[in-house]
Amino acid sequence: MTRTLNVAMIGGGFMGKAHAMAYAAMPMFFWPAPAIPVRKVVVDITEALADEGRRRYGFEESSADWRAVVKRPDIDVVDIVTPNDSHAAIAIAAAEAGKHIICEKPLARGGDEAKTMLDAVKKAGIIHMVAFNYRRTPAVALARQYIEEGRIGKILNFRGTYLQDWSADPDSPLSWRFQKKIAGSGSIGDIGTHVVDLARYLVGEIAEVSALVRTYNKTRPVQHGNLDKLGAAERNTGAERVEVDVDDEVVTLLKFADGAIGSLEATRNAYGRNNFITFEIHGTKGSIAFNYERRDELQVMFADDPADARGFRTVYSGPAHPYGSGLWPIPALGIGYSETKIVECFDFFSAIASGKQPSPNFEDGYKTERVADALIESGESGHWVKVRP
Ligand code: NAI
Ligand code: SOE
Repeated sequence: MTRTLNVAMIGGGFMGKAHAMAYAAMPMFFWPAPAIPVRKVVVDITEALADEGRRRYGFEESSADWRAVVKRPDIDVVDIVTPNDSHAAIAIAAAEAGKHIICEKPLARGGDEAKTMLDAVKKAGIIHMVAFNYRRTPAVALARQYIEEGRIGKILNFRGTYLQDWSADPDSPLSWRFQKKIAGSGSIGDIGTHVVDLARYLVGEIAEVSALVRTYNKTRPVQHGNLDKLGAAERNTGAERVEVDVDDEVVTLLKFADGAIGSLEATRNAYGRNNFITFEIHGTKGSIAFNYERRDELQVMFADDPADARGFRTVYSGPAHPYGSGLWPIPALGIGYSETKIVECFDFFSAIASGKQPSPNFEDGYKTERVADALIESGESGHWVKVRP
C-alpha cells in the first residue's frame, strides 16, 4: 500500500491554488506515487478565507492559526505559500515540530533570514524543498541532461532573463510585492531568484556580480485585500499613493565560480513580456536556448552537426525526456505551469519516501538569497560584489 502524508498548506492565494492542484494531480501522473498527498488542512489569515480555501482547494479542514496547525501530530508536511515575510517563522516552527517542509520562493527576505531557516531544518533533520519550479519544466531538465552529458562542452556563457509587464503601469497597486518589509526586495527576489536558480542548476555557483538596479515607479496606490492581484486590481481609484521601497528592475553581469561568465535581467516593467524566462547557454561544443513562453521546446545546436545542417533546431519535450514517463504520451501535447508544480510535488514526495534531500532545498534557497544580497549591494555601490560563500 502506498503511504499517505497529511499536508497543512499555509496560504490560499495564487500558489495555494497551484500547490493544491499538484497534490490532487501528482498521483494521477506519477503512478505508483511515492506517497499520496492528503489535503488535510488549509490555513489563511481569517477563518472565512481559510474556509473558502478548504472548499475551493479540496482540503478536509481549515484554520486561521498556523502556529497550532504546524504542531498537530497528524500533520506530516507543512507547505508554505504565504508572502515572504512569514516564510521564516512558519518554517522554523514546522521544523521544530519535525514536519517536512516545502516553502515557496524566495526562501526568505535575504541571506541572513534564510540562514536561520537552513539552521532550523538541518537541526530538525527533516526533508526540505524550496519551490523553484521552473527547473522542473521538462525542457529545462533536458538542457541540464545535455550539459551533464557534455553535449555542449564546457560552458562559456549563460544569458538569462525574466521579463514581465504586470507592474509597468505606474498605477498598478502597491501590493505586498512592493513592500520591502514583506517582500524583502522587488524584481530581484521575486523573479530574479528564479533565474539565479536556473543558472545554479545549469551552470554552477555564481561567484561575483556587477548589477544595475532601478526603481522606476517611486510611488503606487495602496491596494486593499489580502491577495496580490498582480496589477489587475484597483487602478485609478484615487487610493492614497505610498512610496515603493523595492527595485523594479535588475540587470547584472555574472562571474561563475568555474570561470564561465554571463548576464541576468529581471523586470516586471517590460511591456509586452509576460512570463519571459529565457536562457541561452554557449559551450565549447554547442549551444542551448530556452524560452518559457514556448516551454515544450528546447533549441539546440551541436558543433558536430553536419556542416550543411548547422543551426538551432527544436527538440519538443516528451516521453523520451526527463519526467516524460509520468507526463503526456506524445511530445508537444503541451506542458503547462501546472505540470511544473506536479513534477515539483513528485520530487518532494519522492524525497520524503527515500529520505534523501531533494534539490533545490533550503541550502540552495539560502545560496540563492546570498546572490540576491550581492545584487542589491552591487546595485547600491556600483561595484563588483563577491557572493558570500
Ligand atoms: P497571494 O497574494 O496570491 O496569496 C497569499 C495568501 O497567503 C493569501 O491568501 C493571504 O491571505 C495568505 N496569507 C498571508 N499571510 C498569511 C499568514 N501569516 N498565515 C496564513 N495565510 C497568510 O500570494 P502568492 O502569489 O500565492 O505568493 C505566495 C508565495 O509564493 C510568495 O512567497 C511568492 O513569492 C511565491 N510565488 C511563487 C511562484 C512560483 O512560480 N514559484 C508564483 C507566485 C508566487
Ligand atoms: C509575479 O512576478 C510572479 O507571480 C512571481 O512571484 C512568481 O515567482 C513567478 O513565477 C510568476 O510571477
